[in-house]
Order: sequence, then structure tokens, then C-alpha cells
Amino acid sequence: MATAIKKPLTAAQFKKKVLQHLNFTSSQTDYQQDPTAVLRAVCLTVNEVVYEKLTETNQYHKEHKSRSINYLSLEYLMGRMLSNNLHNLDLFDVAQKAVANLGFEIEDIFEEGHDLALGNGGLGRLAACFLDSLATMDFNAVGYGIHYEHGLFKQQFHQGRQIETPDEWREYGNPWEVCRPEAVQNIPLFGHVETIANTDGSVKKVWHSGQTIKGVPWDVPIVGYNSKTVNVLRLWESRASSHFDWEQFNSGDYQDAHSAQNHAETISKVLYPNDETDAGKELRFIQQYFFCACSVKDIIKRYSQQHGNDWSQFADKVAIQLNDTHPTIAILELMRTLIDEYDFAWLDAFAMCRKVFAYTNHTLLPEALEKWSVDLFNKVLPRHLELLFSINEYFLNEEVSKMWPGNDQMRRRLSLIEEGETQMVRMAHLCVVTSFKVNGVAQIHSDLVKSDLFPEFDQLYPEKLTNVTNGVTPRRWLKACNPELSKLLDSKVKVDWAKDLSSLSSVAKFADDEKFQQKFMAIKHNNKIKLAEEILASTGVEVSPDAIFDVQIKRLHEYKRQHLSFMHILALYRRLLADPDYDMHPRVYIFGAKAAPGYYLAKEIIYAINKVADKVNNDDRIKGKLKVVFMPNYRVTLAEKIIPAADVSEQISTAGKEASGTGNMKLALNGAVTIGTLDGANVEIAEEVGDDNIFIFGNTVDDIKALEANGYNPYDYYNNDEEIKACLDWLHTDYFTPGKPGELSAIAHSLLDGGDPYRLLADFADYAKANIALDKAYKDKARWARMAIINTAKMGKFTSDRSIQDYVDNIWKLTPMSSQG
Ligand code: H53
Repeated sequence: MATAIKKPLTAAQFKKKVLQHLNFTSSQTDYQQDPTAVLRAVCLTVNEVVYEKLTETNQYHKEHKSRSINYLSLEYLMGRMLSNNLHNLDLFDVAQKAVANLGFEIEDIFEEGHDLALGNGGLGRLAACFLDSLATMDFNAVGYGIHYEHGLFKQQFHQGRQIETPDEWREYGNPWEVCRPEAVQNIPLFGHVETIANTDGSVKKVWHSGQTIKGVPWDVPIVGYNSKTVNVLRLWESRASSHFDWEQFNSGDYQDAHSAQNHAETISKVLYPNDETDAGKELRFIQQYFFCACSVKDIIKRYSQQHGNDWSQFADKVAIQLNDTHPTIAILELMRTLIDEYDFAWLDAFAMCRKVFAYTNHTLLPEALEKWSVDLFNKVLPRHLELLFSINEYFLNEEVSKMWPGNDQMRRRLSLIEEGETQMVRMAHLCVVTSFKVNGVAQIHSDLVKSDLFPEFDQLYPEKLTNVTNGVTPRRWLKACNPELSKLLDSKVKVDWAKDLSSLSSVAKFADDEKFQQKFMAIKHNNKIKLAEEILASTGVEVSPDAIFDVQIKRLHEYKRQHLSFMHILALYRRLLADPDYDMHPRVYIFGAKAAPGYYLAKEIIYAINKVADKVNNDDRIKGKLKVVFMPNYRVTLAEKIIPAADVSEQISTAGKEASGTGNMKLALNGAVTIGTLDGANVEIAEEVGDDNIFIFGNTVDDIKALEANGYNPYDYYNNDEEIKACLDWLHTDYFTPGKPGELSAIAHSLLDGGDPYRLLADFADYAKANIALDKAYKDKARWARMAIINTAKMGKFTSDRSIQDYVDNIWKLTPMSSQG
């Protein structure tokens, strides 16, 4: 084991502090009945250690004037914080003992905590993993985001249909955040731009805003694992700048006095629940601007505290990473600030932006590539729009036309403005033009960014487009969520694998060791027993831990193809009905997924899975060989329970559609075997584990292109595959929805008359075949154990520490705390 940083508290000291907080912070002496109060007291105790480290971290970086990375993301899917903070501070055992002494199990205390669900899916969770790695690796980093009053909605099922209810994560306060009134920012918006002629013939632009909103920062400390660092996630809450119009109030106009405040506070009210679709709403645009403006002002303030008005080092000290196009307006805001407030010449300001910003692209899906109307821009940010046009002019004249002289078509294609009935701003183009690096999130995705999405930009800026494959933090996604497996790995690996995940590769040599296999699989079995209890509690369905636990957990989206496994479930059910002795190992399909509230087909897929589950789970004829459960309210905390218990990881997106995926990494790390397409990070997972330890099926990106070039016709599959036909026809009957025929027809329609946009039918037969191979492999216990062990052992590449090191080496050029002397 690497030398651990000394434990900051003993169990006795910890307990004493918890009691002090119960007495003097909460006045709760009857704590035996109040685990929530105990949770709060434990958090406050942990915070004493955390804030001391935070102060030390800040002091160090001030003294060393360290370069910082500023991660701008509209989403952070943090999950619960306590267990992770305890692990990272090496206080887990101490807290466990202390809490036991007070009469509680630590796990029950964790259960009192709320998820910080300030994100939708992969992108937000990636941001959370990156913050963990940055702190663990002692880099100077700040995460910036929005302090949503309501995070991602809670999901319930009513008669199989998704019902959304608001997330009240901080209704009674959040022990992990602290308000920083000293860092409040005032944010102008709306209004008009005045052009003032200077005496030297130049002009000065003055933006007279129509409204000012206050941005109030809340800091959430980010604790590194076994490191010196505590960084900060700074989340902006919007408030009215002058709290209340007293005159209006006194004149009896109470409603109106409130309305300005209400309007301002609406901005940070709620997270938009769309993953990979552009909401296109004015409020969303204002959210983006609001958090960008607050963050840019904060970054400049922090810089000025060290360097005064000397801008010469700004680009050496500050890097800003744009997480997708959502924070693009930060570029325009920095331009505006430099020119209008610090008198920069246009070219100097533009050059500065090009040295500071880098952009991560997370998707090729057209519906996720943001565009905002010029009209909206003009209304909300008239000065920013002027600057955008000036950048476009420079870009088209100085770069595009020089590279492709006289090529108007190219100018139109690359312009930051899409011409049409309404002019639209292409946010991704602005990012590419103004960033010094642009990265995709898995090798295949980055290749497609170059070849299909931005080929001309790649020609224009040959070194700009690059790859950084995603990763996940092994602290949360193995050490904390799978303690038994972690202990087993501790016994075999002599270094701290949680900080050096590639060291797990040494476990591969035990893959054929019978005793090790038994231990490994016994742990999996125990985790399955625990998950079975959770499934029973949340769905009422009894499942056997001896069955294959086949897991598909991710946002509900057609391209992720939950309906492909749904179709396969129908096929298995049919086979079993035709022959109750059909040879298959019992399998439990476990789904977890939220659908965007406005995404009709996604909700229909949830409904259909729930309806088929009802039927299958209660059909004695199939002797319990097939079970289907849809666990409600999928979130980080639920993922932490499902992942350690998974045998099979479903990663079955249409090739070319899933940029990376990160659930695929978490599941494999915990010993699940992947069945998947050659898409996103699956490709690299396959490279690491080897073909024998993964089930790859289906059309590749090139196959799909060829299919489409020949004119894809889903009816070819329907007419030629008896199983496909029978399953699709089944959906029109009332077999699963008694008395209501056609209730599940939407899926069949989309796959046939809808053109099967995600080419599900083209992959069905090969998927079914791969499942037969998987079933056979599972029946061979030693073979399966070997596969599971190899998956865990070979996940070293997919730690987010490696991703961060790639960003640091190739993009951010940071030096960690310890190396700065
Ligand atoms: O980002 C993940 C990828 C995943 C991709 C996801 C994502 C969102 O969650 C939201 C918007 C977006 O453009 C992309 O779908 O493949 O793993 C992190 O990179």
C-alpha cells in the first residue's frame, strides 16, 4: 500500500464531535430516534476536516500562483457525498465505529442522505468523476455550474407509466454546501448597445442592460482521495439584484413587487430534464449565459487578486474547459469583458480566448448540437451577438476564404450562422473556432468527429481535434460501492489500486485459480442477494440470485436501444411458451432509466417494458426462467447498488451513436461481462479485455453506412425473420394489456413505418445469437468466473485519473501540487 495520509481523527474523537454537533448545532439530544440528525452531525464533523484542508489547498495555490483548470458544466451528477468523502479522507472505518457506538449502522445513516442530482446522465456524471480525479491528483481545479433548486425529477411508475415529481434535494438544507456572499456577481442582460465615437475616430460600444440578476455562489467541497487537496464546485444561484421594491410593496402592489424577484429566481429553479436534446427554450439560454457570466467574472476576480491588472499571464494561469456546447457563451463573455471593460483591442481579445478555451464534444446526434436563434441572442445579449458576428467575419474572411478561396459553399457550411428562414447561431462552430483544442470522448467518437462532423475544421486546424477517452472514478465505482470485492482485491494487489487502477491487471493471473474464482463469484452472489432484496422492496418482484442478472441502466433513448433487449425478451418469452423446456439459464432483466418528460416514444418503451414485465413475471408456465424488472427512479445511488450485482452489462447502442458511455466501464470494473456493439468506449473495452471476454455483435459504423447507402428498409427484416414478425405483431394485440389492444403499438410503428431510425431490426438476429453464446458461457461456471475476473482486472485504462492525466498532458498543461515544491 502507498503511504496513506495520517488519519485526521480517531473513532473516539469522531464520536465526541458528532455528539457535540448533535448537542450544540442541532440541539438534538433524542438522537436515537433521529438518524437524519445523526447524518447532519456526521457531515458537520467531516466538514471540520474538509474545510481545514480546503484552506490549506487555497493557501498553497495562492502562494504558488498555480495554473488552474476551470471546468464549466451545466450538469454535475454528484450522487450522495458522505460515503465518498469518508473513503477519500480515510475516515470510513473511524466513522463506522463512531456511529456504531451511537447505536447506528453507517449504511443506515447513508440512506438518510439525498442525491445531488444536478445532471441528467453521462455528461453530468463524467463531470463529477473528473472533479474527484482532479482533487485526488492534486490539481488546482474549480468546477462551475448552476445551483438548481430542483435537480433531475424523481420517477415513479403509475400502472406502468412514468410519473415525474420534483426533486427536493435541499428542502431542509444541504450540509455539504456553503454560501459565499463575498463572491456574489451581478449579471446584466437584455437592453441595447450604444455606439460612442471616440475623438480618434474609433468607436466604443456600451451595453445598457435592461435587467441585472444577482449570482450567489454556493461552494461544495470536493475531497481528493488520499491526497492533500480539497477543491471546490461553485454553483450559482440566481436572485433578484434589489431584493424587493418596497415602494411598490407599500403602495399595496404586493404581487408586482414579488414578480421581478420571481423572474430572477426562475433562472436557477430547475434543471432541464433533456439528455442529448436541445430544449431550445429562452430560459435555458438565459441559464447558460447566467452561469457563464458568473463564472467568467469569478475567474477574472480570482486572477486579479493575484496579478492585478497585468493580463500578460492570464492564458498561462487560466484554462477553461467547456463541457459540451452548453457553456459556449463564456467565450463571448470573456471577449466582451476584455474589450469593453479592459480596453483590449479586438484581435488581442480574440487571441486570448483562443489560448484559454478548450471544448469537449460529447455527441454526434444532430438534435443535441445546439443552435440558438439570432433573434433570441439579440434580445437577451445584444452586445454578445455583435461580437459573435465580428468573430464570424474574421473567421470567414481570414481563415475560410484563405484556405478555400472563392468557395462560397464552404463559407456557408462553416459559418457560425446558419442561414434559413430564421438565422441560427451554431454553438459548436463557435467552440471549434475559438478553442485551442477540441476533444471527443472515446477513440471511435473522436475519429467520427474528425471524419463526419467537422472534417473541414480538421483540415483548417490540423492539430486541434483530438481524443480523450472517458473514465470513471474507481473510488466511488468500486471501493465505496463494492466493499467486499475491494477487500479481495486489496488482498492480492500490493499497491493502492484505487489510486493506480492499472495495478489491477496483476489480478488477471488468478483468473483460472479455482479458489480465487470461488471467492470472486461468492462476492458477486452476495451482492446479487442484496440487490434481490432491493428489487423486491421497490418493485414487489421476487428474483433469484442464481439467475443471470442482466443489467441495462442508462437514460432512456432510442439510440441506446432499450427496445432491442425488450424485443429480445419478447422472443425469449415466445420460445419458452412454445417449449417450456427451452434450454436457457434463468435470466433477470434489470432496467433503470429515466425518460425526458416530453419524449413520447421513450415513455412508451418504459410502459411496454413494465407491461411485459407484469405478464412474464406472473406466468407460471415459464417456471421463473425469465423475469423483468424496471427499477424506479434510477439515479447514482441506485447505480451503486445495481452495478456490483450485475453479471451482464448491456451496451447495445447503434454503432456510431453512443459517444463513449461510462456505465459500460463501471459495470465491467465490477466484474460484469459486456454484450455490446462496436460503439463508443465498448471498442476500447473490447481491446482491453480481449475478444474472449466480451460478446460483441451487430453492425459496425461502416456496415450501418453501407446499409443506409443501399436504402434501409425495416420491412426486409420483418418479412424475412419469423421471430421479428411475430414479436412486432404481438405488440398490436392485447396480450400484455388485456382489453386494450394496440397499447404497445407505438414501438412497432416506429420500427416499421417509422423507418427504424436506429437500425434495431438490422441487429436483432445477431443480438439473439450473441445471447445464446452468452447463455452457454454462463452455464460454464469456471469460464464465466474467468471472464468476470478478467473484466475487473483489465479496466485500468478506464479510471478517470487516466482521462485527467490525458487532459493535463495534451490540453491543460497543469502541474500538480506536490510537484510545485
Ligand atoms: O456524455 C457522456 C458519454 C455519452 C454521451 C453523454 C452526453 C450526455 O449525457 C448529454 C449530452 C451529450 O451531448 C452527451 O451520450 O456517450 O459517455 C460523457 O461523455
